[in-house]
Amino acid sequence: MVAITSILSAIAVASLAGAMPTNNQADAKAVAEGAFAKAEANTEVDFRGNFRGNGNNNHRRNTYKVTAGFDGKLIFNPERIRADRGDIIEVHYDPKNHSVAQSSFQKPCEPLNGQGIFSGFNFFTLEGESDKVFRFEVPSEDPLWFYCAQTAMSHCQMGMAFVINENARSGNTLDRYKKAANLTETSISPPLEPFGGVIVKNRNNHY
Ligand SMILES: *[C@@H]1O[C@H](CO)[C@@H](O)[C@H](O)[C@H]1NC(C)=O
Ligand SMILES: *[C@@H]1O[C@H](CO)[C@@H](O)[C@H](O)[C@H]1NC(C)=O
Ligand SMILES: [Cu+2]
Repeated sequence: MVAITSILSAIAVASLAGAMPTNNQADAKAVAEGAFAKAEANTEVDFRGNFRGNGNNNHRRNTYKVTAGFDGKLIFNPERIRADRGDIIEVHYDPKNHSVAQSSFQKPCEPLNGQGIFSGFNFFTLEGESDKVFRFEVPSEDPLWFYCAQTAMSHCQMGMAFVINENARSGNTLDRYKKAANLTETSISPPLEPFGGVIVKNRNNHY
């Protein structure tokens, strides 16, 4: 909407100045097109589940795989990831019924207020990896905290959590997050629809 508005106003400026030499009109059009291209480059996810420009084009995007329920345990693996803004996290699901939700450090096992990511419970499997994965883009290089919102068997309270870009010097460590999680009564799940990422077919790629 912003992009369209700026195109329209650039065109309006160009046509109001009726006496404007043609090359200035061309400039105005180029500016308008530039605005559009920029707006498009900021799009994070398209409908095929591909991630696009985030304004950080200086490095090749990496994809990091995290497994939920690895080896039949109530854990994510790995539990600590170092990632740049714009990198992709791909969550693979082992048995049985896990999810990934984002929380703050201060409030483990409960969702960020309408923000962050949630995969939903769409990956139930009794054996082997789910045929679907959840992909999301790392939005910043601040520490980001995640938990499994499954209340049956208290997954979060049992330590099913992981962190992206833990800053141990700040004192906000995964160990402290897990201790605080263990003291919560139960987990809060976002409404069951996923957000903040996309569910795509599990291609079982190696990264
Ligand atoms: C998985 O867990 C969620 C949340 O507890 C629940 O709503 C859903 O029915 C479960 N799915 C299956 C297949 O058991
Ligand atoms: C806290 O963790 C211990 C295992 O370390 C577990 O036995 C206990 O049930 C956990 N508390 C809750 C509320 O799940
Ligand atoms: Cu779980």
